[in-house]
Amino acid sequence: MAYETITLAVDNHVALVTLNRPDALNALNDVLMTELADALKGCQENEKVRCIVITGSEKAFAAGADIAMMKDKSFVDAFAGDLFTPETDQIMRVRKPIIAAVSGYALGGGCELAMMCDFIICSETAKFGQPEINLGVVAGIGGTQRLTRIVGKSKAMDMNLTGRFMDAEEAERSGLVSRVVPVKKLMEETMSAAQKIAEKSMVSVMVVKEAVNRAYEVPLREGLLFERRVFHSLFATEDQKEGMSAFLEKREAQFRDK
Ligand code: DAK
Repeated sequence: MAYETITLAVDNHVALVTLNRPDALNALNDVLMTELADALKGCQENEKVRCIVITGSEKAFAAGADIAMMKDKSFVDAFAGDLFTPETDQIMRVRKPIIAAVSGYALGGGCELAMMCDFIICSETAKFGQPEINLGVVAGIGGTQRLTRIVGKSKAMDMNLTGRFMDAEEAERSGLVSRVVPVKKLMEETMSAAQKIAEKSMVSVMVVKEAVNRAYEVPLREGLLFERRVFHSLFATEDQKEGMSAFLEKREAQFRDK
């Protein structure tokens, strides 16, 4: 599939997906979401890809769902059309790690897309927000749910009720992002993190993703049991033998995803 609103490049086991609707600050429309879901599905199926990075431009990761596309929708259009649900379901089905590299605006659906990724690295210019309230609606793909689990009730209420933006420093303090870096270093730092992940055993990497995500879904006791069982099961892999032998032999591990 040739893409109009994103670009996709795979290099050294890392796929870089760049949102590319500069005239609309990467606002998420049907085409962009379809292309993004297709690209991520392809990355999941492509054995060469071991980690995925989603980014936008320096000015905007994504300024939200496309308001022009939504403006004239009726309730039935929104409900029966089930806007973005197949695409976001597809994003959530990706088992490989996805890092969001955010500069500038990540608003509404843009902030929600970043939160669908496994972690966020942002530049000092990043601004996160759920300003849907200013449009007479509310967040629709995680802004009241994921954001609340990540930053807590008070900040999630504040952002969703006032529509104010959170800057990079506050986002790091609140746990929304894992690192803040200078804008010129954003891609270097993110690609280097992706590269580090790509060098690990894919089996362990996918287990980490499943286990951390499970922490959001189940009670602590169940989550701890899940973690213990997947820990046990990794002793069935060659990569566990290789990782531990390499440490004791003072050499780099050569993982084979087996
Ligand atoms: N949609 C469409 N166009 C957008 C846009 C958006 N979200 N954001 C920006 N643009 C366009 C502007 O209209 C402008 O286009 P032209 O006038 O040049 O043709 C161009 O991008 C540049 O924007 P500005 O001229 O406004 O640039 P500024 O630097 O002055 O301001 C800004 C940047 C990001 C502060 C401002 O553009 C802004 O406030 N944008 C809107 C932010 C926003 O309200 N985002 C939330 C959108 S609602 C759901 C799924 C998803 C959603 C809901 C439900 N279901 C599955 C149920 C999500 C909803 C949303 O995200």
